[in-house]
Amino acid sequence: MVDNKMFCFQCEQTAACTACTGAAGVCGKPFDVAFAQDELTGALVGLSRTELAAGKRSNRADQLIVDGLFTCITNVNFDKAAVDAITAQVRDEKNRLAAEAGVEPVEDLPLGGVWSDNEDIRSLKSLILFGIRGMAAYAYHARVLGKTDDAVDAFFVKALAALATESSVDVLLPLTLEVGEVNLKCMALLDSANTGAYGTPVPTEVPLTIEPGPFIVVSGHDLLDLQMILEQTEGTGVNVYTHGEMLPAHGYPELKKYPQLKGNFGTAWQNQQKEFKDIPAPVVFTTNCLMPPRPSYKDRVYTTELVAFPELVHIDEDANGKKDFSAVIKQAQELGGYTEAQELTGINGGHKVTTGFSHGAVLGIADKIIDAVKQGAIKHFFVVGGCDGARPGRNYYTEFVEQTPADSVVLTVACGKFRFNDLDLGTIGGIPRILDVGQCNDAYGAVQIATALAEAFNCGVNDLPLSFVLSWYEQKAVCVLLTLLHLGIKNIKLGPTLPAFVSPNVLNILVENYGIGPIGDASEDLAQMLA
Ligand code: SF4
Ligand code: SF3
Repeated sequence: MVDNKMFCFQCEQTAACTACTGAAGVCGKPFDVAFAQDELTGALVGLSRTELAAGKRSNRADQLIVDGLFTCITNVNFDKAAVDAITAQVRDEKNRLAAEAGVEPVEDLPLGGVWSDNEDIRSLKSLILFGIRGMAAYAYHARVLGKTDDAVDAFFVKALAALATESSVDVLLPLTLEVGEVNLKCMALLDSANTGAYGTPVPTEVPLTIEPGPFIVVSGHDLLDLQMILEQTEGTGVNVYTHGEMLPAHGYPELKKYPQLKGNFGTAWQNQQKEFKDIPAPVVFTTNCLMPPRPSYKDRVYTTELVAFPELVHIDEDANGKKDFSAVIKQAQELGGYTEAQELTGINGGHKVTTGFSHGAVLGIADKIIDAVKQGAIKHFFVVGGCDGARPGRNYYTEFVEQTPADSVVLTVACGKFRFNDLDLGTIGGIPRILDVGQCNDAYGAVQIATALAEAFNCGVNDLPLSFVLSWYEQKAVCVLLTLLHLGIKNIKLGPTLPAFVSPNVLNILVENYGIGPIGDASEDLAQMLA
């Protein structure tokens, strides 16, 4: 590794399917931000090791670890100053904790050592680090709603410390699966935070048409931010549209009650530079996936939470955790929105999508589903979930879903669904053939549904007529995948490419133990799953 060149291979679009090593990553992350993120990660390791040496943690450190890990997820933070500010706070807290406990603060870890380690050790450490980065995003969203889990926070410390202290496959391999185990707890925590605050999602039809008049587009995963925007837009004449992973918000009773929450704007995250180009409205990014905004709409993009991009307005919370979105609302009113309704469509030409088939909603009609299986009306379930991205091979997921037989049901989570969620695949006995379970963290819900089906049929999940077809892009997909492996789910198809950070030996372990394999041809894969 050359000193003045970045090294990052944490996402699916990494350069040449190997690593981003130039002046900037494919995602637009400049090398100095990549360095700053490596430094922040090294500081988190130093803090974690100091906590272990001190024999105690602090709430401040727990929060900084979650913030620091989440900040390094792809398409979250492009602002070196913002990353450096967290690093400084991490070091301060490390020194404070060390002084309080009367121990020496442990040095930060230079991350370059991890990236240049033997490829199997590097691979396992990458799976652990990227997995906990993804998990931290879920812990963050739960935390802002007042929910934490000590086991989750303690695990971040253990896993971060292990990046410096462990170097054997025998230790790192089980730790990798433990990321999946703890992430299940973390997704359950977020599920209870979201449903506790906003109710159990209910099936909801979401229009893709944009009504005349001023509006705001809200992107990302954070429901609390959306709630604040909905509260503050009440009575202002400003409508609100979801974008990307915010789509499932429409299913939550305490969010859908706002009449100005009108529909969903646009398609998948990677189309934002095209779709936001002429938009007469502001856009708020609450999490990934933010792409570097084009000059044509840069003055209309706002960030909040850990999302940051130089020169964009960042909306911070006050001492009470409240955020003031009045500047966004004012700009929406000034821009005025469209004068006539815009009949936008999904990528397949559909005018509406549905969401809200949470585990609560699906288990509510479990009897109907079980009867349909017993009568042979439903013969197979597919979980087609995960991230979207720009790679052409991702058409596979559209082709796959289009070709699923009429007696099958597709459960979906995360933003990859924009490839097919506007398709009208009809219903089976009133049950839609595409069930949108929610955001990527709602993979928890998909697991609950699969487990309930297995219980109803008195078998294991792997014995069900159920196949997993996953797409990955960023690090949340890594922790979700590790959760599925921890649960013993076999024969997952993964694409569009396999992670660059999985070494041939580690891949062999995954293939031998779990039968995981790359996606191939949609119809051939489908035939194999139905055989
Ligand atoms: Fe490259 Fe992905 Fe890292 Fe961005 S996040 S620098 S695209 S590997
Ligand atoms: Fe999507 Fe960016 Fe991963 Fe929550 S929003 S799934 S890619």
